[in-house]
Amino acid sequence: MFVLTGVSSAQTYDTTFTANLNNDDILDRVKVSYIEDSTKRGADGCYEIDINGIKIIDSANADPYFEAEIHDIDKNDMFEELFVKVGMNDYNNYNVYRFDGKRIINLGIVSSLNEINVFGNGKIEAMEWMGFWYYDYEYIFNPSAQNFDVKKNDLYDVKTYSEEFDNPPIIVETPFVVYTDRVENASEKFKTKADEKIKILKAYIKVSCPDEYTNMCVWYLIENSKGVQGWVKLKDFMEKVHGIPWAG
Ligand SMILES: [Ca+2]
Ligand SMILES: [Ca+2]
Repeated sequence: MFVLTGVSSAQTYDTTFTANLNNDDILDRVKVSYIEDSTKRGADGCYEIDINGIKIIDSANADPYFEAEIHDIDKNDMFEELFVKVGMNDYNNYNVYRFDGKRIINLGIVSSLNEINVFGNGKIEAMEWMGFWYYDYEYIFNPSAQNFDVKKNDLYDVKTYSEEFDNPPIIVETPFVVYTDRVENASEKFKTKADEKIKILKAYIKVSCPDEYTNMCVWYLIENSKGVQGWVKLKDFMEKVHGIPWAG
């Protein structure tokens, strides 16, 4: 992988470099430009991807402060791919493109907390940030559809992002009900007690949350001070405890 910083002057916001993107012994001239929308202020423009004079316009994630990277998604095919990266608060979005010699193909968007890992086996490892913990998941390249399938688990162990910093315990302020199962209308398993120390063990992320931010409906497996476990949605306990190491 190599990286080129895409910011040059106040007006142009472009980067030009050469790379062989289709294994044909001919270096390809790659130019990525951010084009400002003069009718708007801020990051509302688009990218122009120009490879050997063949151009496409893409408005997804358009931001003047981008970086261009070349990664090889699959070492067993003839292509190397262009990733245009925009990072905000350590969370990165990548627009991914392939050049087949005649066309530039938009392969879609890959997102991750921190940097992605591209192993060259068709899989890209990414991380999702959940406010106080993260999980790993994969983008799997689909060569026939020329896009990515996202592979996530339904259930993850909750390891807090900064657990090496010895976070304070999570303490109940206002008692809340914990349920036997992670379904609507599950029966009550126990009710936490004020000043009780609890642990957050697992999260079930395969949820929909029609009226709110999806993460609010994620089910968490909680363990009380007696070692009894049950499920509760984030929105039903997050403001009733203190000590969750929220960040970002
Ligand atoms: Ca080439
Ligand atoms: Ca390849």
